[in-house]
Amino acid sequence: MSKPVEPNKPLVTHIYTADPSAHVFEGKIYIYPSHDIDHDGPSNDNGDQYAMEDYHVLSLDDFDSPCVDHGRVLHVRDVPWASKQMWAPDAAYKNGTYYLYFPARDHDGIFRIGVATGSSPAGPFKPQPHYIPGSFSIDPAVLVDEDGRAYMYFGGLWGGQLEKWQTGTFNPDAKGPAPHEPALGPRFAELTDDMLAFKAPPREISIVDEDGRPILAGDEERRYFEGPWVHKYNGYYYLSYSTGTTHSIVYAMSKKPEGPFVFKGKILTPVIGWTTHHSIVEFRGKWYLFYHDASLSGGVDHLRCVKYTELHYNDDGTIRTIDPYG
Ligand code: FUB
Repeated sequence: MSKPVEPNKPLVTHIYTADPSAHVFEGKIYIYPSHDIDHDGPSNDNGDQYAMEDYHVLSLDDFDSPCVDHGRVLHVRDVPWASKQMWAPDAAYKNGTYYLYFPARDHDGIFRIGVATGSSPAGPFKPQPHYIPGSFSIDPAVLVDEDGRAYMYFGGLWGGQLEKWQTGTFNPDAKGPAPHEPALGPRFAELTDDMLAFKAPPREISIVDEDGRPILAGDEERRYFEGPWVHKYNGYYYLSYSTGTTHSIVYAMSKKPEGPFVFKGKILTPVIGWTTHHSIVEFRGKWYLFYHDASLSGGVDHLRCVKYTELHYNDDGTIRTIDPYG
């Protein structure tokens, strides 16, 4: 019988996993990670080293139980529009169906976001034949709000191609804003009632400082890079994300799902490896951060492992910074 997973230890060690999106479904914690694989290909700012081909689903009955791997739930060869690089996924539940949202490159090498459906949170999932019309870039995160409306947040710089969509169409030569210009924000779109399409074209989310000034592209300690996650606590929407080049998970708050979000601070200090990616979930009255690092492979950044730790709020609703090795 395997042992319960300890905080700040890999959830599983028989496969490499990353980008954990955790949800409570049917009274258990389900984790939807990327499935990292080893390969001989190049490593570069384009993200070619993240060559994932499929998804597994993990679950925990509770934090005293071992982590269960439910096996492969979707492979890139089963997705007609996708060619490679099954990056950070997320999942959602509505009206009796589970939805797995995932980015991948299409047959032109452009990242798009697809959706697959299933009747169990553990999969398997059947992909839609086409990517979500109007979708682009990476790292979908879906919030089903208390009123039943569902929102997708997405987007990532560099390999995630967000810079290339500033005009609304794909420009392979486009560069990001200059350091003194507002940083690019994640994108936001409400989902249709069937959860398979956007109600309207995605809009950019604005992240501002306490004085309402946009966070600038040169402010790499605070500007958006990739990996958005939105959760609700005490009536506020918390948008958390990776700062990429400075390797932190930070957050901003808003009273509205579409923002603007006011920058607040740091949730997670840098982990072993280049990337950092997380999710936040409430389970039985406590809050947890799921995250990854590259400790299982001795620091090889495309061979990562997902972990969890408890997350604490201060009385004013701000989040206490976590040092996973502290
Ligand atoms: O896992 C591939 C990419 O690395 C993800 O999409 C990013 O968020 C980063 O973790």
